[in-house]
Amino acid sequence: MIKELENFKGFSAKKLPLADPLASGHRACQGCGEVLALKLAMKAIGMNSIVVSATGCMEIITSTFPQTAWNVPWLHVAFENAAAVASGTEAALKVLMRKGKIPQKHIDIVAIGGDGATADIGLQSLSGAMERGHDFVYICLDNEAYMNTGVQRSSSTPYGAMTTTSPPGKKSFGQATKKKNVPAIAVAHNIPYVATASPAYFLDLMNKAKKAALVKGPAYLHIYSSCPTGWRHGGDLAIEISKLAVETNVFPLYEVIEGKYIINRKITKPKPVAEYLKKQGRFRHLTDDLIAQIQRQVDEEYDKLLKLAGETA
Ligand SMILES: Cc1ncc(C[n+]2csc(CCOP(=O)(O)OP(=O)(O)O)c2C)c(N)n1
Ligand code: SF4
Repeated sequence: MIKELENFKGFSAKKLPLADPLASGHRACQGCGEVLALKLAMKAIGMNSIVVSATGCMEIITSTFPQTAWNVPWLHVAFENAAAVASGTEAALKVLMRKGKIPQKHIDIVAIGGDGATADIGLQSLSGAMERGHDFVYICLDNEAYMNTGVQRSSSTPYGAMTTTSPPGKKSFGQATKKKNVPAIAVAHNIPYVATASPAYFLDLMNKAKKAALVKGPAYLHIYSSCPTGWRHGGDLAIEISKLAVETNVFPLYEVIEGKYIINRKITKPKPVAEYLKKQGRFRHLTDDLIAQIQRQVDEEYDKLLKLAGETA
């Protein structure tokens, strides 16, 4: 067990922190699941933090000059270098404290990026920062596309989904590749803490964000981030769809602490994946055959996860 987590006490619904590092009054689309997830994660991590944000929805909607929704120090950086800038920030704070230029205290460094920034453009800087062992939290807000620039595919977009660059038609059924498993890539770096989270399970999400911040060294949190605009669902459905993703095993909730897999919400009787797919316009074109194929893929991935956690169905 990691020393910092030995006496960890989780949040309770009745006792949530009052302070919000990310305030209300931002410009996200109505019903955005991603900004809710980020708000919850930051509430858990707290005010004693510095945020480094890659370009993307959450940067655009929170920082439209001359306004900002951030109540903590915040840096906007490019797609490719959020983790590198977070590394530099951590190293600089260490030196300033060692030289007595600022008081000695722990400050949480949080890097955030969308799935485009994380799985594609910033993957090398994330890998480098994890390999060097910087003490920071990386949060991937996975809305499964490049939403801020108009819903292009990413390597994290699921098989079959419609985006502007994976359009279904006579010769295409939508996204033709399987979703890249970035949490597994983070685990392969032998970092102390990796976890997946969803805004539908808000205490689970907040506890994981807090644990990620407490752990010394790199921590990676992959958050399912439902997006009514790109996924083409009603603005009132973000939580319902986020829940369905977990209940169908499309997005399982787990932690990997020092390499040990723990499934936090084991789904013994999963709902059919079709229930999740049929609520979203981006999967509207799928045939029954494709839906059956996606069901098989989901079952296979969940079986792999069960094995990694040493569990049976
Ligand atoms: C190097 C570079 N290429 C392209 C852009 C344009 N751009 C701005 S936001 C964005 C999409 C970001 O996608 P993602 O990281 O998945 O975050 P999301 O907006 O979906 O939250 C793109 C392509 C950019 N800012 N920098
Ligand atoms: S495009 Fe999607 S992720 Fe971006 S602010 Fe709107 S709902 Fe949220």
